[in-house]
Amino acid sequence: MSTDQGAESPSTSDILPSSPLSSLNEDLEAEDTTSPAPIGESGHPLSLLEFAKQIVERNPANSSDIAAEHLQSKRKKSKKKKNKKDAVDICAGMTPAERKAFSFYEDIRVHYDRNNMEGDFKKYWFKRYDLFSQYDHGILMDRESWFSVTPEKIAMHIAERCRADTIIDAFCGSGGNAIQFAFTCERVIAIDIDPVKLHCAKHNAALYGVADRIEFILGDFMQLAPSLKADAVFLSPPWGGPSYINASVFDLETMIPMNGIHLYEAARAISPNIAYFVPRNTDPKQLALLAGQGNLCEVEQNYLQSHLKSLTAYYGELVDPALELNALEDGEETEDVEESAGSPLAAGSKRSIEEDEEEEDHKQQKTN
Ligand code: MGP
Ligand code: SAH
Repeated sequence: MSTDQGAESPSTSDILPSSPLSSLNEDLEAEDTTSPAPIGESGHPLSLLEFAKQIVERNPANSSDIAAEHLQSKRKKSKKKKNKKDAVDICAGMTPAERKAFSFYEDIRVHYDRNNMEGDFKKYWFKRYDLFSQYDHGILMDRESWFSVTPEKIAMHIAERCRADTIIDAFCGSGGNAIQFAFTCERVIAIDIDPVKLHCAKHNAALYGVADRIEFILGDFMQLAPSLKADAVFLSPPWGGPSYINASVFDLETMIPMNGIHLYEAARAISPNIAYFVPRNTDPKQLALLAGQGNLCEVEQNYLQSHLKSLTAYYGELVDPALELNALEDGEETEDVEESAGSPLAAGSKRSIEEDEEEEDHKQQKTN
């Protein structure tokens, strides 16, 4: 039996009823490019009106133009300020010692604000609400998590597809997927080899109000796998860092630090119902081959704001039943694919586009 709590994020008050939130207007301060207030003859700053009046008195010919220009630029800037979203610093009310205790776990930074994001890394700061909509409530992520967490809308979609009694999130990281599984599955077993990630994941799950639905295990999935039981397994292993994209085709077999084929086999021994989150440059044929003779594989493209982020391959009962029917009815096409793939696959080559009505910017293009 699956629970149906809906994938909607809880409201602010649901998440942190007594959190010491305080708005710092950090973004506004950093972006404030307004010129300094004009100084009058007395040496005191002038109000805008006084400044405009002085200009009129000194230079009646062009004064109105200058004053109007100044007023206009001032208005433009204040409008820009109003439109900008306030940044919130969860640590604002904390003492320096509390801030340190919150932001670090065993000397590793796990909470970032815009001042800690340097160089190329800064681009991730602007994506923070894509990763966790509740970022401002004190989400914890270590450096690796910033580039490997599954964006929340994609994680929600995958969780919707993977409704099960018990699901294993074999590489839970800071909890991007595990939190969303907790909304759609009865029980989540979240594993990670890194204690820093587990610390973040537990904290983040508590922020989303789902910590009690997740069992966190510190360990190596490959070693734990033979002793695990579940109805579905979700795999989102490390892909060897952001440089994965430099290969024209990402090869699961040479995936670092583990062989992606062996990983699939370890998961397959637990359950045939697998969702495999892989780089967008993975060859769909390699994913289809994993299904084995006579079995279907569905490869889905995960878009966020029209940008292809990743692929998710579904196996077993996680394959969309409509696609399964199509494949059965369309024997001729299946044969063609069997030949072209050079292997007895039941996976077809048809493509269909499915729009998620609730998430307009979250399109899935599927290959069955
Ligand atoms: P990306 O290509 O590094 O980022 O990862 P992006 O934002 O598409 O980069 P851009 O410069 O093209 O804009 C895309 C998505 O893949 C990320 O949002 C993560 O969800 C996921 N991802 C990236 N990496 C490096 C990993 C990884 O190592 N493991 C897992 N499981 N997911 C990853
Ligand atoms: N899906 C996660 C991100 C996963 S990134 C999210 O949305 O937050 C991959 C994770 O795999 C990293 O956190 C890394 O610590 C973990 N990992 C690496 N090797 C592992 C292993 N052998 N067993 C379990 N976890 C491992």
